Amino acid sequence: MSKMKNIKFIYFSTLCLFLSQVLIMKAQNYVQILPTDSPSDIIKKAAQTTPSVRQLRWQELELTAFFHFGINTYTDREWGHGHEDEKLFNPTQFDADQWVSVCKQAGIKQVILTAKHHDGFCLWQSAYTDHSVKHSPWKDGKGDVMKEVSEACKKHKIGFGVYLSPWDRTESSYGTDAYNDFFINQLTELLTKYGQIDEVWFDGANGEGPNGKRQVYDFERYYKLIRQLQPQATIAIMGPDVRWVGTESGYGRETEWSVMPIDARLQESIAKNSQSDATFAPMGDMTDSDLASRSKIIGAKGLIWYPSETDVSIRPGWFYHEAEDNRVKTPEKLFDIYFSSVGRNSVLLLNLPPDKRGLIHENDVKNLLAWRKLIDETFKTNMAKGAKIVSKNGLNSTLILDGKNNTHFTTKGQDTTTTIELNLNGMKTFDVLLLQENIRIGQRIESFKLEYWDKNAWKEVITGTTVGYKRLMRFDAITTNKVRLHILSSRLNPTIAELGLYKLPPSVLYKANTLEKMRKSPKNHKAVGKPAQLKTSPDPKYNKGGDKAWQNGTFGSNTAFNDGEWLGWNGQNFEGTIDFQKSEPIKKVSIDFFNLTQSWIFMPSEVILLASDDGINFKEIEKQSNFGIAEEGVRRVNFKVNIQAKFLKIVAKNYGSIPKGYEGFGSPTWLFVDEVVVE
Ligand code: FUL
Repeated sequence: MSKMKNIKFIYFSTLCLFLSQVLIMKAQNYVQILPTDSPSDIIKKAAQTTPSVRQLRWQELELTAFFHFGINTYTDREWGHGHEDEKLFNPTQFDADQWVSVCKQAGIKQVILTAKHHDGFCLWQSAYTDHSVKHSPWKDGKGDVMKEVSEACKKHKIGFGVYLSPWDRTESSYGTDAYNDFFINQLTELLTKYGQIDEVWFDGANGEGPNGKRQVYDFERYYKLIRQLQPQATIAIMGPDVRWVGTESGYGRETEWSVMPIDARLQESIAKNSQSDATFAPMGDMTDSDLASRSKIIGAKGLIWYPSETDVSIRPGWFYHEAEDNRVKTPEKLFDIYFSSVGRNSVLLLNLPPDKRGLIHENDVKNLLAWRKLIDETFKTNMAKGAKIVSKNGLNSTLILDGKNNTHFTTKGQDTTTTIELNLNGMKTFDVLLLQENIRIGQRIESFKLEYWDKNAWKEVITGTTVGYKRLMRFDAITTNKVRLHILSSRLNPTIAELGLYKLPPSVLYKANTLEKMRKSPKNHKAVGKPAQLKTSPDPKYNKGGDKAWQNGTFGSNTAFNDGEWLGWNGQNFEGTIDFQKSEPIKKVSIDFFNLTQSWIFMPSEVILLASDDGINFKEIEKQSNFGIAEEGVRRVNFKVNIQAKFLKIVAKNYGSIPKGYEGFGSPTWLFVDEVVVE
């Protein structure tokens, strides 16, 4: 090589190295906050934190499924004790192809199999335990569920993930260092024998092992192994790539950020993390109503792209129980969940538990496919298509309708607010808004508003907070020829990758029900501002609105019990007293409860209204009971009275303990209250 060529070559390779470094730096999904960073620097950093390649792939799946299958399917349990008789595992018509093809038809892009649940029973031929299919009569002990499901996924070209429970109630080394080696061995089997693995799901449930000991898991070691053997796999829940949304109800937060704060404990991990994306997991209480608003990230030591996954079962339990054959979620309920998961910047992980035969039950298949039809019908035609778009400070406006989520509209200069006006192609009727940000450059939008042109004035359709990968909102149908979207606040120049206006099919027509409307515009209510007292403070986790939130005039969300406004008691009663300070005529008292048995939240067994003139001697006015626990969501209990009183007391008795047939059987139930209205 001549000298000149040599210099050119060195220059070229240095440039390549530099560029690849820049690319790696750009791809980094976490960032350190420096002591010199001002609050506005931090907000900017948050707006520029972006997903890793594997996180982006995962987010775009939108719909994924869980298969909870194992020894529990045959013992009719949710959490097995371990050491079950392996002979019980005996599917008679096992057909992994049926599981996967049903998912494929439903538009599900990836499935996750419970290779081992807490009971320790393995669905594959593990060399490290006897508690597995190997000792079952199924296929003479030669069967391998992992193998059959992974092959079906390859055949149908959908992703395949594995759930391996860290908690193991059979393995004798559990609770000692040796268990980490055992776990690594099992993980290695799963990651080397079944081709590509796209997601590894580590459950947070960690109970005692057979020897009464709790295990200290060497998660960092597990992560390293996964990155080495299956680098494309996302590691979920107790992992660095995907976060639990915080509930198993299917209803994510209305405000859902994908960029989370990293606290002081992880500073060291950030510093020693040499890879472009994190191999440490930001642990913490994922059930909090606010994980990453401005006030939460300003005090952080670092930031990480850590998006939410919404796991929910199509049935009350995670495993198949014959008794639940008629309690499969309806297509309409699943449709609602779709809007509250995928439509709230999350990925849906819908559990479809195969039955004793080894098939997804007919009832589940029927509802699943009917749900798919509802989604297809809804998103068939974008009414915004062909619209003329105008935005004074906007760039690339037309890209919001190009059908691609990797191209986007944004604003000029430093503008963090904007208005996009769409002149529709004639009069259109719609009741769904779809928005997407281009998350490849970050999540930024903090609040937005949609308006429509009503003959001679602009009127509000709906307001929202975060958008993220996808936001879906429903409202009473509107007919108009013009809409405009205001971005009211954003962490940096907002982006809109896609905008859609759709019409719901008649069977799922959105009608804000009266209770929902009332809860949005509370009546002027007498009790607010008057001294109120609670006998027992709520659980600190569900007490963000403070002890007075049960009568502060603000109604908690209709879909999210963890919105901060709802107050929750575990195993305890609600007893609230209002002091009007003078005798008041009272005609009506109402109190709202949240009923969501899957999240262990139950209606009270009894609600009692009492009145007093001295605050000491209370007289019972009325008592109500037998509310039923089947109907989910917000439930209102009304008392129509005609009394005069200085003090009112409301007692709601906790349901008690979770009844048989419900997840968490025997545990104390939660009671959720918000809000008491006196008229
Ligand atoms: C929980 C487990 O305890 C349940 O059994 C189920 O596997 C669910 C997905 O995660 O933590």
